[in-house]
This record gives sequence, structure tokens and C-alpha cells, in this order.
Amino acid sequence: MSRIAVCPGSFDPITYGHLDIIRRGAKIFDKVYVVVLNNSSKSPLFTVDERIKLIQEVTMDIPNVQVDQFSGLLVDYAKSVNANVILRGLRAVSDFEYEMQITSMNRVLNENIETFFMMTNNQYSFLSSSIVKEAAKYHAKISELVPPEVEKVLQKKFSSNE
Ligand code: COD
Repeated sequence: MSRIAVCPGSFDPITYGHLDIIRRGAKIFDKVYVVVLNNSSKSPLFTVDERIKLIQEVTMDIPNVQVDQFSGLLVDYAKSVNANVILRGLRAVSDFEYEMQITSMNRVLNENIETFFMMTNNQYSFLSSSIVKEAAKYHAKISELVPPEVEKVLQKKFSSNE
């Protein structure tokens, strides 16, 4: 049986923290679907298509990663691609409460899908898309936080918004 995982997120935009979880996950699972969930409760900076394009660009060298999008229930998406694992990253304790709630709910919705957590790399424990956007908005140096492709589009976004 293939080990297929879904790595869901907003990825608005993808950071080195996300990329680290995706790379490590791709060594454990046969296939990893990186899925941009179109979550209506957030107002993203990047469109879903822009986010997908960036993820594709920075994961191009990982052959068992496929990028996709989905709106609706994550467990339904997982089922549609025969995935039995949801892959998530954990940073501070503050992530735990939210993750526990979503994991428990997903288990109620589909008890055959397991959630697999990977602890953040120490180097990226503080890193989130929100912090990167905030820094980019004020033209701070972000080259250690996001891949060059992402840095470029963030700089463009914030220079044209002024
Ligand atoms: N180090 C390690 N992991 C990281 C880092 C970092 N620096 N930064 C982000 N991550 C991890 C996050 O912990 C997460 O696992 C993943 O990367 C994606 O992060 P984000 O911030 O892009 O996306 P989230 O966490 O806001 O996820 C958005 C979702 C919509 C995917 C999520 O809220 C979700 O699964 N919602 C449930 C949807 C659903 O099915 N609802 C119905 C049942 S409740």
C-alpha cells in the first residue's frame, strides 16, 4: 500500500518553514499532495493561483510532491486522492490547541485518516506567512525566511500597493 499524505495550508505565501515540512514529509511518504485550502474565513494577500504557482516553483526539485487546491472538507479531498494521512507542522504550544481541535474533528469525519505532526526545524520555529508579510510590507530583509521566488513577488506586491 502506498503511503500518501496531504499537506494542507493557506501558504499565503509559502515560507522556508512550510518548505522544510514538505521536504521532510516527502522523504517519509511515497507521495505528498500540497494543497492550498481555499478558506473563506481568511482574506489572503495572494490568489489561490498565485500561491499554487509559487509552491510549484519552489518544490520543482521534489519529484513526489504534487500541488493542488481544494475548497470544502479536507477529509473529502484526502479521500479523493487516496491519502490516509494529513501532514501538519507544529511550532509553539500556541499551534497545539488549534491542531488538536481540527485533528479531533477530522477523526469524527473520517476515522481512517490519521494526522501526522512534524516538529518545526529550530531555525524556523518563529516563522509564519503573517510575519513574513508584515516584514515585507516595511521592506525588511526576508531572504532568510522565504525562497527568492517568493521574496521577489512579495517585494513587487508591496511596491505596487504604495
Ligand atoms: N515550521 C513548521 N511548520 C510550519 C511553519 C514553520 N515555521 N509554518 C507553517 N507551518 C505549518 C503549519 O503548522 C501547518 O501545519 C502548515 O504548515 C500550513 O500552515 P498555514 O499557516 O499556511 O495554514 P493553516 O495552518 O492556517 O491551515 C489552513 C487550513 C485551512 C488548511 C486549516 O485551517 C485546516 O485544515 N482547516 C480545516 C478545514 C476543514 O476541513 N474543516 C472542516 C473540519 S474542522
